[in-house]
Amino acid sequence: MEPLTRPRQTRESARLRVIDTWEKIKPLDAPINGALIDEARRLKERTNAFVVVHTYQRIEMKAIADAIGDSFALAKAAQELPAGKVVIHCTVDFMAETTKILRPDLTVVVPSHYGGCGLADYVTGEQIRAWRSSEAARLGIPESELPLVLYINSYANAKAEADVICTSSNALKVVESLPHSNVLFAPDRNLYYSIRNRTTKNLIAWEGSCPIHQEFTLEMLETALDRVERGPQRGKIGIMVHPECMPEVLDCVRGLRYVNAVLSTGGMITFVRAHPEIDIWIIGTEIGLIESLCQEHPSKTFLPVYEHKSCDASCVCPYMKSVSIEGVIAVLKALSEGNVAAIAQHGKLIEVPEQFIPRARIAIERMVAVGRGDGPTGY
Ligand code: CIZ
Repeated sequence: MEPLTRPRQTRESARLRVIDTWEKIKPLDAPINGALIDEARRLKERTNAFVVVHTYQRIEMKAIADAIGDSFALAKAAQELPAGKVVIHCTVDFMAETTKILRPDLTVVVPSHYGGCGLADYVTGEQIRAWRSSEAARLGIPESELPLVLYINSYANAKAEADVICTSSNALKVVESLPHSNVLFAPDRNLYYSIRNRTTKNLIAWEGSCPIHQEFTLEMLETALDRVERGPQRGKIGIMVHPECMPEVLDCVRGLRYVNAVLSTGGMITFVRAHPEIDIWIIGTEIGLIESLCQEHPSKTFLPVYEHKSCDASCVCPYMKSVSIEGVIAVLKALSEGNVAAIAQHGKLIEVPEQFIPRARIAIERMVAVGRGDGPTGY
């Protein structure tokens, strides 16, 4: 569990932790191994495991998934999981915690010991309590009149302070669902920026950002566009970036003459399907999503906003990529042998302290009830 009291994280400390974690992951250019995929599937049959995989994961992980999706889809899937399953959560710790909060009856394991999140590290429950108190005093309103919309990229102790959770698929819709005129929004300042002009509410933002998406610069975007415009391939161009990108990148994309959108990963998948006329897509998010799009639409071209050069590139979330098929197999083997110590050796058994579950659960259930806001036209 994340410590409740610690100094505020800075962009630099978040960046350095990302670089440190890159050292620990399996190389991204390791070939896909069909034998490992078969072995994982066989072991899955022999156990009561249910494999959940995030859209940012490696292709080989998606090949063994029982459910694939972004945080919104995975939260919804958690509500419907059959009882008695052991959930192998091929995501990061905060997403696995979300499943455990919704389904404390299930055993949830992340097959990695490095499943952190540089964005979730920006805020704790204790910091939120102090923030709400000082902002309410500044506005001269009771704290009960100042709800908190908390991005799902946060830990359980912070979620227990939230009135409602949001994901990148529905941040605006969740904010608009509240009757209040003043709303706290944490921890992603860029996600706040992406919606702040689309609501009449007074949004008060926390200072946090994703250490991966914050590395995409305007210059990288311009270079990518230039490469495509001057390149040999002719065709219609589209561009999509994630709302965790920096404000100048979001503004630039929204101002382009090309088909464009600022979307969650699930929203990007839907947006590409809704625009069959586009031949070349430029995309600003983690490379795993781009790999999935290449697989689904082999006749189209998908280019990352950045130059992709394996693990030293800024397009890789090392926390997500710390999960490997070898790690999943090790956990499944331990599970099939009933060896709890070996499960804990190869993965992290997710525990959420009892005191956080009731409020965090209500906040997540409200988010799911609001629904997605990123249909085929973006938002
Ligand atoms: O919502 C998620 O799963 C994240 C972290 C990004 C996205 O847009 O899918």
